Amino acid sequence: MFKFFKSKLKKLSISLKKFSIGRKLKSLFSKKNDKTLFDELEKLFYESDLGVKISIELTDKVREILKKDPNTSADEILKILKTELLNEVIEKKEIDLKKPHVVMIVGVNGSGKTTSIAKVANYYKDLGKKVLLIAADTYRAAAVEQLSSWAQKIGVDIVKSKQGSDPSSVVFDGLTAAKNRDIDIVIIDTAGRLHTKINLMQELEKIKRVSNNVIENSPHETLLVVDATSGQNGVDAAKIFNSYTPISSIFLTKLDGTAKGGIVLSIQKEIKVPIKWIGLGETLNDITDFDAKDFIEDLLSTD
Ligand SMILES: Nc1nc2c(ncn2[C@@H]2O[C@H](COP(=O)(O)OP(=O)(O)OP(=O)(O)O)[C@@H](O)[C@H]2O)c(=O)[nH]1
Ligand SMILES: [Mg+2]
Repeated sequence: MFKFFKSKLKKLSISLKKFSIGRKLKSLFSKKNDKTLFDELEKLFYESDLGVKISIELTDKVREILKKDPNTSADEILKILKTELLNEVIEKKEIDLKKPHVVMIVGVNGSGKTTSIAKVANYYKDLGKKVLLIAADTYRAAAVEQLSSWAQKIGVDIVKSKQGSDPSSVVFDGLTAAKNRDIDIVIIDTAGRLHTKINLMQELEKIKRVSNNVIENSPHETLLVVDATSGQNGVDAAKIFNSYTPISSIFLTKLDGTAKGGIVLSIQKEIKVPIKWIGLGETLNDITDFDAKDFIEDLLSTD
């Protein structure tokens, strides 16, 4: 694992422990006979952004454990809850990289797509891969500039077009170039779109068709970028994106902006798609891959 991954994980771990579901659960247990225990537990889970479904499931689990043995300790309960949560995790699939391997990035406005592309491009570049970016966000003038400046900073190729041109045609040009230039990884930036705008969602389908025409079975991955601070809205948007354009995995950004962390698990539960990457800041190195076991340990830690 990269050194920068390790240091980022430490940062994430500290932030999750600060919110500390584990510690709060323990303190609720010190007044175990209180009739409000289960309500308060459910509230605690919900406030950790675990979502309604998981919050209810975990509370029911605690109820069941205490019914069987009212003397079960908080530590034992936490251990069982960690196993429960681990069962909720959707496993990442190991993906064989095709050549070129095409990744399309989608998501709502401002979720962090372009920044995350830079991070992923930099990651692959560090692995010695030849990377090409396609600037298929042709809506905002600044979008192409933003991606170009990242490409220059990282030292990777970019294919772009004029503002207002058809995003599918840029994708066509970009993928054709990728084949000619012996590229390993292609990452397609797309414009932010509201999941409720049907015509914009259909545009993604068109981009995919064009991609598949140039390189068979591409895009090989469709990465949905979700802002961790967007809570339930982010989860709702994810569901709709997934219905238009099947999502392979999620890049969850801005986890540095929320101390709660539960969204990582609730979003997987809701859309049955694994989390692949986590964004923890605005710089190239603010990226880590997602390790479910460590994450859940930290989320329920009592430290
Ligand atoms: N704190 C923090 N900020 C982030 C992270 N990822 C992106 N950002 C910031 O979020 C803002 C939006 O990022 P962009 O990458 O431009 O988002 P986008 O989804 O491409 O936006 P549109 O193309 O306008 O839809 C920028 O200020 C980024 O620096 C992250 O992991 N943590
Ligand atoms: Mg963008």
